[in-house]
Amino acid sequence: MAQKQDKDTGKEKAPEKLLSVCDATLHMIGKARKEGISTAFDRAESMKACPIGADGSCCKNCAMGPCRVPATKKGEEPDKVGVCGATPATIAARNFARMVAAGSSAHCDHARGVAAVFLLAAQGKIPGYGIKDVQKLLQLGMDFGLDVEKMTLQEIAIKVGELCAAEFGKQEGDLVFTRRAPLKRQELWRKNNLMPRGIDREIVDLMHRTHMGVDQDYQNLITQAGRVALVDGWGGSMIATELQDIMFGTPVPITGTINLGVLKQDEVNIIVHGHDPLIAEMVVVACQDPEMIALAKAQGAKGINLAGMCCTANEVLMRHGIPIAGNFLQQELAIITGVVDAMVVDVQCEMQSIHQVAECFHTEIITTSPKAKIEGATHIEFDEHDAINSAKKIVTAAIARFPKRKGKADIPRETSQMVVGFSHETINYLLGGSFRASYRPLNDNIIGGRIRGIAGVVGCNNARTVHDQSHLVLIKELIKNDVIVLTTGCSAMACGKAGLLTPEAAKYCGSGLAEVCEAVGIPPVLHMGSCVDNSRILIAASAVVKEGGLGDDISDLPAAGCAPEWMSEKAIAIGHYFVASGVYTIFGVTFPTTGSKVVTDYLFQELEEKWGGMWGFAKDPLEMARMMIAHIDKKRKALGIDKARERVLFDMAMRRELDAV
Ligand code: NFS
Repeated sequence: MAQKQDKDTGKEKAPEKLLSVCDATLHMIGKARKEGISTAFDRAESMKACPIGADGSCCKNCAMGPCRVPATKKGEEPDKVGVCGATPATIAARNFARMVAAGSSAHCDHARGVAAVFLLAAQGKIPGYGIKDVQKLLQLGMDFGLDVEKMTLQEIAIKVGELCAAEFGKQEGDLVFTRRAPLKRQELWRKNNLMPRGIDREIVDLMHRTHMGVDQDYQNLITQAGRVALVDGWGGSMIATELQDIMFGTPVPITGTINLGVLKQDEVNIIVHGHDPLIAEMVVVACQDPEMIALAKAQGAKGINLAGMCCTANEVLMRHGIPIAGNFLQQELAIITGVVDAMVVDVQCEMQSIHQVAECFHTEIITTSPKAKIEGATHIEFDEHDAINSAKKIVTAAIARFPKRKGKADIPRETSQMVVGFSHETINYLLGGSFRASYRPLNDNIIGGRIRGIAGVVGCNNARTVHDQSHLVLIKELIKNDVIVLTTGCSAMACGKAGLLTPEAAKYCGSGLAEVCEAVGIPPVLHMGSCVDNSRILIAASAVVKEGGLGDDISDLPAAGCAPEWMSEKAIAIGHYFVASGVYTIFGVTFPTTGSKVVTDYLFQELEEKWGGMWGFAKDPLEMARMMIAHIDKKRKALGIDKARERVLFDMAMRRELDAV
């Protein structure tokens, strides 16, 4: 019998259809409820978020607190201060800054691991990993100022590995990849104390400042948070993306399948979940090993079916076409199908509850990173020196679970097809052609008005808002208004499930964007990868500026960003590096500084004057779209290209009139 009441609050549970717009998800929530299995969807209902914490008005940075300084009247700056005298502005800014530090640390530590493996691979010390994209290796060598013509490939790779690793502990000098930004942006960073130095240095600096009794100037705190965010976007995330591309291949367009329907009843199902492709890449190889396949068959399975979850999924989808089982809020649901034999997790966005859910089934949760263990789960530590054998151990454990399946399997039927793998290099090539890769056609289409602007829509799912809905409503509204969308992370997966990552999605577009998509043969929503691959968007934006005709800084572009269903600290770090790179960036759900009007006004209004980019917040996806489009139009006007678009629209109206005659 389905439990209709919440066991903690006694209140009636919300009808399933209000929780997600994804049918496979609704189906599985129904099953979970029928079987009394707790999921994030129900827990979010039974435990309301703390409004004081959500607004950034709670300081727990010392043992005189926690001090709570909420506003007494809505929209006014609270008049309370903490025991030490910390103002609501200092408290909100400090909390926000620490979120940026934590989020950046996650991306940067991921990158540190990638750099370490890259260096070992370059030194020939670890079998299984190698160099796939020589062109990109040479590019990085040049970025680091190496005389690549006089060096062997191995020498370049070793030096690049060492120099990337050195970016973390660097004490002096700017982060090297900041030179990829437009010159005007670099000058602005220098002028505003934003130019990032070593990765670890900036993060430690911020943790120091936010300790009790140190930096108590909210603007100064937001600036250092900006510098930390930039070590993420133009440092850690960019290093991770670039080195992963060199080792595993830069993505090119490839078709893929998504949603829980990719799981198979008669095969061993393994899900790789998390963010780090170092492990998943090897699991991909192990699953294709004839010895492993034979082992699976010996257990009565037809084969081994590997699928991905969260950003690890994006990584292996883009490079190998491995199907995706789902995005963040589907991780528990995948297990509830009853056919997942092992869920292999690396780092980040892994709910602890997957272990609790797995206990109701035969599923083995396998942790692989010494940094991310789950109590009660099986830990098979991944050893990069013997990567393929580590991966085989994992696959063998999964196969051993296959005969232990219990209960009736219930796999939702839903799957969708998609085209993914739009790295910056690919977009460049697709638009410009093989002889003259270039962003020129994109710039010309923006200048000419067929494309109104560019939007980056990225980020998570959040159990406090309808799963996938805001992503889809927002993105459909943007493309309807001729705004081309670049997407990553769980947002990209929401799009994939809804069929927006296919050229046929041109049917949702305004006439200008539809025309461009049809001419080039691309979807109106371009899947650029995982969350660390948001660095690809920074590179693409810089390339558009360099191509000419759209101003001389990222902040001049008719562009905006959004994470409508964000939940992680990583998302805040990403948002802040886009803002510090000159992009107007809107977040949904809640905003973590709204307890202080002073800080919120600073982030939402005053920053634009200083940084060229600023934050925004809206709950309603149509309102988000309106804000983004208004910003895009403001930038078009400043560039003097607003008239071109009016002409395009006029032409269309005229054409329609002619058609009617
Ligand atoms: Ni990004 Fe990817 Fe998804 Fe959010 Fe988590 S998986 S790194 S943080 S939830 S998009």
